[in-house]
Amino acid sequence: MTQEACGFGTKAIHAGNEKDSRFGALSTPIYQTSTFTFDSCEQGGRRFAGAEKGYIYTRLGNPTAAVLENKVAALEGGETCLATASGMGAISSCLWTIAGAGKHIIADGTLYGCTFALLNHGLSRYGVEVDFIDTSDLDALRSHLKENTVAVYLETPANPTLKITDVAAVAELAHAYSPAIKVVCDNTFASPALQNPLKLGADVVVHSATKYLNGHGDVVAGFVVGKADFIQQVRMFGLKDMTGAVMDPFAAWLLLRGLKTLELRMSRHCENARKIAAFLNAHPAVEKVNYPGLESHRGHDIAARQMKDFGGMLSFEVRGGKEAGMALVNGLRLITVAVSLGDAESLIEHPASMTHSTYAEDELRAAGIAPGLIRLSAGLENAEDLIADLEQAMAQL
Ligand code: LCS
Repeated sequence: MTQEACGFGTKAIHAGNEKDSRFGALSTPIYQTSTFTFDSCEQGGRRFAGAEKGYIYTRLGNPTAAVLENKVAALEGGETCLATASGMGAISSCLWTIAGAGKHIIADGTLYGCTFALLNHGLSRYGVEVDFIDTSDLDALRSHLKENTVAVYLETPANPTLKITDVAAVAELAHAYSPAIKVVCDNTFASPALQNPLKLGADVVVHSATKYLNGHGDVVAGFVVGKADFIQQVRMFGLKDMTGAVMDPFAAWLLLRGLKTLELRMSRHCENARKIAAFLNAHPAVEKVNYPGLESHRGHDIAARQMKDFGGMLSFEVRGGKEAGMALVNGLRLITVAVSLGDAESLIEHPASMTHSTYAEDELRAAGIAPGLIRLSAGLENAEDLIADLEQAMAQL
């Protein structure tokens, strides 16, 4: 049986692994080294010139990270993957490679706060023009494409509103305008277990591997996945020269360990989020629930088509706005108040003052992020306990 034909869970465990020819270690060895020795000056020269295969320096590549990169490429259905020091390292290495002064990026207005900051306050300082639109509105996308457009950037489901964008429709429209435009999709919220944007027509997938891919709240990491020639440019320019955001070999090893259970974990995250969303949706103190699995969600049909399941993230507003929302969060005993997501522990936060505090008030409004919105990452606990915790905090309101 070829590995291509194997299921996701099998690939997450086996794809990319290399037999340890020295000792037969089952677990991938951690090559905790900054540099690699050459037999001679000439050999070093050949490695730098690309005339001989082999490692040079960990910022350019590392054997532990390479196993992980091959595994993640297989899970996303991409040709190649580049491991990075963080999700922001992945996004910035990718965008520095694509964009330059005079180039134009169309980005969705609803993004993780630091991605929004990179585009809105960072790249724009260096002459990159950025338009923020709603990428789920294809007419808006059509009217913003122009000659110098080099990328369309989006998250689906988006952080923190869970807005869904039709990746295939966006890719078709952008590529019909110009095949050179890179459609970049942040797949952090779905993870490759639920959605493969490259198979839907996107050119590049970026990840904060800090979240579901690692899954244990103990690593900050990222990935860029796509065509081999593009990823090589990101490796040798975006990462090597521009950001230096290289993944540490130990982080790579922790990710290899975390990925083994990704499929199992995602099914529990989805089950818990589905139960919590149904509970919140029926609760009189709750005004609105954003969860793509609810039929009332605007993107439900598209999510049902492009995702295998609806994910472990949801957000909601309680009656009484921001004050009531914060009181609810403060009244929880089991669900932990923290940013980040995708961990075993359920985590809850207030986007407007935390993950999305890089947005000005009018930008929050334009992105559909209500002042009282609360974001919940459903963990791996028993759903009944999470619901009981929410229930007791609601009762205190
Ligand atoms: N993309 C998305 C969708 C994210 O949610 C995050 C981080 C990043 C990229 C950046 O990844 P990092 O550099 O942190 O690995 N999101 C966070 C959040 O919602 N809470 O804390 C971090």
